[in-house]
Amino acid sequence: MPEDDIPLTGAVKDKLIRTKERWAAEGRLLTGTHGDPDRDRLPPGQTLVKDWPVLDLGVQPDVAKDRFRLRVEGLVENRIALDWDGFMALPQTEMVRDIHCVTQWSRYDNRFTGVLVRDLLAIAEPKPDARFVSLTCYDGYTTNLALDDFAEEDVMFAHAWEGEPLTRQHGGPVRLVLPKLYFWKSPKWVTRVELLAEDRPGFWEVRGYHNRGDPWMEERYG
Ligand SMILES: Nc1nc2c(c(=O)[nH]1)N[C@H]1C(S)=C(S)[C@@H](COP(=O)(O)O)O[C@H]1N2
Ligand SMILES: [Mo]
Repeated sequence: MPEDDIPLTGAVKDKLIRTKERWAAEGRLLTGTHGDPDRDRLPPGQTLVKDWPVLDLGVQPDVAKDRFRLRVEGLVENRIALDWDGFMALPQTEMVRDIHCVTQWSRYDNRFTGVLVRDLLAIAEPKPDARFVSLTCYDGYTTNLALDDFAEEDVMFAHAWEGEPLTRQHGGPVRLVLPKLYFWKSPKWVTRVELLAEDRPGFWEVRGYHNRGDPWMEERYG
C-alpha cells in the first residue's frame, strides 16, 4: 500500500473505518437541512472547534523532504514530477479559510501557505477530455474530485499552517486544502494527481461517503 517505500508508523484503524462505514449506511449525523454560505458561517450539523483534530486511517507516513515527490499525470499535455525544491520554487500563495469535517467539526480562519492548484494546472495543461481527478497519498489513501472543484481558485497544495511547516500529523510535508468541500476531500501526504476522463471513487467514496461532499448541502453520505 505505501507509495515508494516511505516508512509508516501506526496501525490502520480497521474498527474505526468499519464504524464510519456503518454510520454512512445509517445516515448518522444528518440534520436534513441545507445551509446558506452567504448567510451562515457554520454549515448545518457542524460544531465549531478551537483546536485542530487529527483524522486519518491510523498510519502516518514519514515523508522526508528529500524523498518527497508530487506528480501530475494522466490526461495532461505536460506531465509534472516535482521534488521539494521544485515545489517550493513555484509561486507561493497564502489563504485564510474555514474547514469542515464530515465528523461534524468545523474550524475557522486557518491560514495556509502553498501552491495553488490553478498554478500547477497552468503548467500541466489538462487535455480537453480531462474531467475528474484522483489523488493518491503516501499512506495509500485516495480521494476523487471533479476537475471543476479541484481547479477552483482557493484550492491549494499547502506546506505551511499559521506560518509554520505543516506537521506530519496534519499531512506534512504537503497536503491538499479544498475548503469548499468536507475535509476528507483534502488528502494529506499527497504524492500523485491523476487527471481522468471517468470518475474513480476514492477510499471513503467507496465506503458510503458522498461523491462530492458539499457541507452546505450536507452531502455527508452517498
Ligand atoms: N492521506 C490521507 N489524507 C486524509 C485522510 C487520510 O486518512 N489519509 N483523512 C481525511 C479526513 S477523513 C479528514 S477529516 C482530514 C483530516 O485532516 P486533519 O487530520 O489535518 O484534521 O484529512 C483527510 N485526508
Ligand atoms: Mo473526516
